[in-house]
Amino acid sequence: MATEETLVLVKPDGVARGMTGAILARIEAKGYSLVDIRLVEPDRTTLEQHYAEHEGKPFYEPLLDFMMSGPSVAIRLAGDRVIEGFRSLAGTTDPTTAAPGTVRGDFGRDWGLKVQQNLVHGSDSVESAQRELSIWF
Ligand code: DAT
Ligand code: MG
Repeated sequence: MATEETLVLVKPDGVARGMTGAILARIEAKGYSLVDIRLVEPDRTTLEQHYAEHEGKPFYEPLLDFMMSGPSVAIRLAGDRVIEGFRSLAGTTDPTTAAPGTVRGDFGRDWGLKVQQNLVHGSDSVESAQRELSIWF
């Protein structure tokens, strides 16, 4: 068994819309364990570290602005294969086309070319999870 930890963020749109509880309910129903959880209001430096892989892309600055638009909830989540398991729960990046049954597919849509408003972040690999958890916790 591959017991892992991953970083989940309920992004500012998810918190502002009152979806945190619904998202946590899905995480808990799936059987993953909350190791740590806290409300965060990241500064730009923190977000530059978190999204370093996207620096220079057209959506980078709007993404950072969006992530500074209100509080997020950071979660240290544990479980067997939780990294890919949470990514599966979250759904694909674009909430308009994310599959129904996923967080992004059920709760998200395009609010005017704002793909970044897709409710959640989840680490995409063991290396990303370790790197990102050290930024937020
Ligand atoms: P994911 O969050 O599914 O891992 P990603 O790492 O490729 O997606 O991108 C990070 C975030 O950046 C993503 O959640 C939303 C935003 N984003 C990605 N591609 C985008 C695009 N083409 N236009 C606007 N925002 C985008
Ligand atoms: Mg990503």
